[in-house]
Amino acid sequence: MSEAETETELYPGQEDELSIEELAKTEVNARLTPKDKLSMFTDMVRIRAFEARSLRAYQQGKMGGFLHLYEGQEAVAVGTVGLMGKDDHVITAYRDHGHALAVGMSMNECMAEMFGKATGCSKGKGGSMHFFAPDKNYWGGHGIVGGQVPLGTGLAFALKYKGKKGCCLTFMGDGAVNQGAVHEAFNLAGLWDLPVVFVIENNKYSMGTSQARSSAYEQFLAKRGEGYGMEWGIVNGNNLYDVREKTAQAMKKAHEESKPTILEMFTYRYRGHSVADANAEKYRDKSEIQDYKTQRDPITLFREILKNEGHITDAKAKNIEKAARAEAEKAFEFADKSPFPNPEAILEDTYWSLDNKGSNEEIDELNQGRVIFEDGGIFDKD
Ligand SMILES: Cc1ncc(C[n+]2csc(CCOP(=O)(O)OP(=O)(O)O)c2C)c(N)n1
Ligand SMILES: [Mg+2]
Repeated sequence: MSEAETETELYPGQEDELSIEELAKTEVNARLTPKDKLSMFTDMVRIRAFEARSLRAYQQGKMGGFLHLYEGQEAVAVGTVGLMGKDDHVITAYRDHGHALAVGMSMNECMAEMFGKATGCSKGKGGSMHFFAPDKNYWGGHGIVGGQVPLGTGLAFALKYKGKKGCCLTFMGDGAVNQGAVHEAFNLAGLWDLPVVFVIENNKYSMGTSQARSSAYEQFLAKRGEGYGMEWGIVNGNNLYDVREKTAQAMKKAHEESKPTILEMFTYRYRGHSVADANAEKYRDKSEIQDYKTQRDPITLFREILKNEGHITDAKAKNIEKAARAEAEKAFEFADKSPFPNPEAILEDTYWSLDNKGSNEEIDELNQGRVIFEDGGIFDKD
């Protein structure tokens, strides 16, 4: 059996439990106004346009380092993040552009970040993998595979500790679920009943390694939650309505019962793992990529849903796409014109700068060997 055939069999979620019409009638989807729906469609289109422009900018030599694109996975970020309330938080891995735009970060600050410019969301010091917006409860952007999962679990712990009715949407890839730290976090989430929604974005590959070659599992990766007493579910990650419905249920469980859930969302990335993986057809058939693009694309699917519901026409959809491309082009120009950070800025926003806050000798003397927090608390390093 060829790998491609095995892969097709491994893709569950092809048969949704509910039809599109039924999903549209669930509470969380039924409450959407036509304006809300168009706004979510627009956000998915904006993410795709941003990614396309980012890739060209990379090829033009405007940025260095890594660039992991999100094209094909848009319904996951837009469908989940759109459900966040005041006390909900989100954290993800290095494939972080979609979540960033979905929480409301601007294309300008995101593009500038990748150019290493001072106007970037992380002041040009993070790059593509480290977008952050604490004011929007967006905690990044993490390069160590699975590294964000204990952090997201910690955010959920803090919410519970402070008695807040929120949760943390904690994203990871299908490859990350094999990391030890992820299982330690799953264990604590299950043990302490933490309000966390773990989302496995299963795009079938970890770099060039297929799920079949990297993971031991019976049927679903999310089923591993059973070992930790956690509820789990599978989601058609290409269908925005399904993403919203299942995420809303899990968030409700977190908010009302302080219980964790693992959701496995089946999705697909059209591009290589990163720009370094330009030949993404080496480990998967061209026909597989084509199949996802033509048969299961999340944007096309949602556009058809909106057409059937009478909220959009082809002409209107084209205008939205055109506007998104223009916005991405403007972001490119903004980033290109922005200044690089001053050399002195290298010591700002570091643990060192926190440790050495004093501006005169007396304070410097006091600070020796200690961390001084913003609220005046002092913590002896020893
Ligand atoms: C601890 C650690 N090991 C290995 C790597 C190298 N690495 C970067 S991405 C990646 C694949 C992860 O795949 P997956 O979790 O499925 O996420 P995806 O890229 O598909 O979104 C690997 C092995 C790393 N960054 N960190
Ligand atoms: Mg993956």
